[in-house]
Amino acid sequence: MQIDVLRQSFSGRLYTSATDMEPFLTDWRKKWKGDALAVVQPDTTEDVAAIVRLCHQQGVPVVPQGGNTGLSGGATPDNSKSAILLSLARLKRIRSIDIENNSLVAEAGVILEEIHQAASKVNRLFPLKLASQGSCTIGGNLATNAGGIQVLRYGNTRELCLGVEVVTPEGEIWNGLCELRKNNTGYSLRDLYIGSEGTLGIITAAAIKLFPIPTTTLLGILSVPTPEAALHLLHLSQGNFGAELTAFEIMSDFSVSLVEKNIPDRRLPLTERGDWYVFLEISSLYNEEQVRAAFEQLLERGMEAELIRDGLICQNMSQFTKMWAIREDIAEAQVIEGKSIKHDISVPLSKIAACIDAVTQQVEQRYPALRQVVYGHIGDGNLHYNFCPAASEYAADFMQLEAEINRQVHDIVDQCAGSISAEHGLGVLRRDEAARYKSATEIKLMSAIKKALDPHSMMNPGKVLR
Ligand code: FAD
Ligand code: 2HG
Ligand code: ZN
Repeated sequence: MQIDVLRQSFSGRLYTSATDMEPFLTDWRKKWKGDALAVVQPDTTEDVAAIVRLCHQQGVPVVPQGGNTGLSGGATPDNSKSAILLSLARLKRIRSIDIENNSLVAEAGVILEEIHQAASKVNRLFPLKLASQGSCTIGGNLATNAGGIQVLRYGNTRELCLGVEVVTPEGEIWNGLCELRKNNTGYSLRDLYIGSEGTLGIITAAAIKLFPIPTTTLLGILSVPTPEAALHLLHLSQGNFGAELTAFEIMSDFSVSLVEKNIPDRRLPLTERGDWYVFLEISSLYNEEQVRAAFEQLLERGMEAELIRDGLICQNMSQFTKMWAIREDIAEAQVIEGKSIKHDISVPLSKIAACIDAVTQQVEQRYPALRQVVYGHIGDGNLHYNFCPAASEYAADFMQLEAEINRQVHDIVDQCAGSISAEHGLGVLRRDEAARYKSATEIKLMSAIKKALDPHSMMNPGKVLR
């Protein structure tokens, strides 16, 4: 492709030097490194369409990228230097907010945290909450169907989306920015693009749902003896609080200790350490006094039933924010610690304790030098089941175990009728493994969709499907 022709086809930025392109060509974990003909940062949907049309005419693949916080290698091109990396970072407008309809239309490059702020200014909540919210974009959230810590109450990104605007692989613009909550007029194209990881088209804008801001939000930090006890506590909490239970996260003591070791000013405030902790959040339209009293009653019942060993409810917003940071910093603390072998699994809640037992037995017995870093969204049956080497120094050959450990963990997950990617997507990391666990029929249907929408495989080739 002639770079001069590309430059003339749109307004916005274009980078071709290795130094300028470097930040776009490596992922957040620095696990993948690729190359590209150029990095383009268009300013408008029309610009995106013009670039994609040109790439279509010239047979140049396009790799879309938002905040580049993805954990499956989906936003990194391969190293053949044959693709254009299309960064949506400059599509940054919040186009409209309809307060009465509880909806907002944002362009793909708007940072998730900016959406939170825009919603809050009109006294509304956008409840997608991820540790990467200061960098990830709403386009990336939709493309990966991101989850996070409030899926339990509000659903994942798919459930928060009303409509999308998409540039097709031929460079046409589909305005699907419908702001309706009910619309049964044929196939849901919106839902095809959500979670497609840039392999079917480019999401340039989205209409999303807003919610009332709760009057009271309280966070309990609880030490629990086992994951099984955590699950009983989940059911007890749901029985007491119903939809007011907005987050229910678990983390092992070792996960917390990595944060305390690697991130300044982080300390779990419990007097006695346990093996597992639950972060339990209640959000309510009732006043704080009432909610706190009901929360304390729940904790008393939990202690009586020996589901909770120790615990506290955060006293104020400052403690609330500081405590959530412990949970949110686990991924970062792991990166600082060194390399890790990651899993993002989900199983039915009824099988989660057995799944943890089976993986612990199998992996710990075979690889005693590994440490489990287990944490995640247990309320959704979703665990980040990660491993790092026991030695404080990085063990040089540790990552060579990745494929065999993946296989062992994922075989157990499969036997539990679970999923090998609950929220991070397939990208390149899980593409081939997914093909092993999905039926031939499912892969055939997925391939047929890809072929129908992107017949020349120009959109993020090699991701999701081989
Ligand atoms: P990118 O990383 O840029 O891209 C991700 C994928 O989407 C790629 O395949 C890319 O090609 C495609 N894509 C991006 N934008 C578009 C677009 N506009 N149109 C079409 N395709 C596009 N994820 C969770 O689900 N839950 C979590 O709790 C969570 N926590 C995280 C914590 C940390 C510290 C980090 C670093 C990541 C975390 N993630 C989590 C993963 C990541 O933040 C999410 O996947 C996020 O949705 C990615 O958004 P992004 O804008 O960074 O997308
Ligand atoms: C989280 O829940 C993220 O913190 C990251 O999904 C998980 O890094 C991980 O393994
Ligand atoms: Zn997660």
